[in-house]
Amino acid sequence: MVGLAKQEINIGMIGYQFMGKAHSHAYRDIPFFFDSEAKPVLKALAGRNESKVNKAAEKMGWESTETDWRRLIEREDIDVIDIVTPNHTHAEMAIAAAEAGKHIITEKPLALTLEEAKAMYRAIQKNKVVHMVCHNYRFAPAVQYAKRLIEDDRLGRIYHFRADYLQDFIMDPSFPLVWRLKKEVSGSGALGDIGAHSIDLARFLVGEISELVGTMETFVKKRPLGEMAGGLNAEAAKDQYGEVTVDDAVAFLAKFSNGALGTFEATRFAGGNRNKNKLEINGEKGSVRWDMENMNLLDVYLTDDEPGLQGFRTINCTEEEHPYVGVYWPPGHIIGYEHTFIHLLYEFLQGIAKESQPSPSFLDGVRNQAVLQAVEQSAESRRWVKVEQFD
Ligand code: SOE
Repeated sequence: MVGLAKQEINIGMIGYQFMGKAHSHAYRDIPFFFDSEAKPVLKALAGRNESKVNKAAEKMGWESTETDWRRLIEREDIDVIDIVTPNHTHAEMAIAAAEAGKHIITEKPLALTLEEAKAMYRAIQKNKVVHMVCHNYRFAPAVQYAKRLIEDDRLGRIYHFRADYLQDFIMDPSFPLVWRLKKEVSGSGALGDIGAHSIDLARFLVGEISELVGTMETFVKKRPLGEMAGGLNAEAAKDQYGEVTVDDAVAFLAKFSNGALGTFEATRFAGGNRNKNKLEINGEKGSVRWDMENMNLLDVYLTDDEPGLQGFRTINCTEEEHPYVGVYWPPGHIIGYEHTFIHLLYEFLQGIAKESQPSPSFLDGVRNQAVLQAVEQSAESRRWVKVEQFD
């Protein structure tokens, strides 16, 4: 007898650029590698420009297209709304989707502001739908294994969390004023776009942040107008300029509720670092280090190693003991950035099929947004700021 019929889950995705590509690829790969309870169907892709969205749908394998995202919300043949459009669209779309009883996944950060994030959370609480925010990096097998080491008390009491997320794609002053550089569209700059990832990793691995002090800087204050052109590339208009209204770089110190100390840096002006999302955790019994640009590797130091053998060892997290990675290839056959989206969306679909709520959820998104807001308040007031906590 052929296997049990899988539960088909019909996806409606709003947007189709960089993250649209990552999510579409992930949906198509999930049934290929995972024995999941659910079979994602790429039902409909929504985008304002009819010819562009039709071209994207054709290339990525979507069954139909809409030029108004509200049609996805209305369609009875859509179970999930996947939001991969810029940050200022997340709240309106997610609230409408929740009120229509659709399950929701949205790209990070959850919203433009903490107020919007809270409204989104209230909407999903009222409408009992499954919800996630796409902090994909916690799904790297090496990060999942670091979490397991911490949960198994292999590092003991945690003293330090240290994260720096370093990029350099906008260092050229001729890089145009794209949506990520406009406060009314993005909410913040490096802070919310990449600092939010470090905050999620801190919350996932160490715990909640209780207070912080931070500073922010915008190095290039005016840029030529222009738009994104796939990935992190962009096309600049000629001799029309606009003001950059977000941070190019941010740094903050943090205290965790469990007594650990945190240091965070996020910048788009660290020349030579393309997507260097790094962390280090130091505990009483050991330390771990991880660098997204070498995402399969986890450096581990354990104080109970015998004298003479003490030091960081580098583990290639592609063994069967390491989370997720065994569904792909034999040990040593490494995986990449796109696999973090496969793992996250697999958990999302499993949550829907099993009627359970996976993480990171909208509550994680709200808690993340509270840290983002506190950093901005601290940079403004030049004082320590307590982070609003949520049950
Ligand atoms: C640009 O900074 C960006 O694409 C972020 O928006 C993503 O969240 C990050 O994963 C890679 O860099």
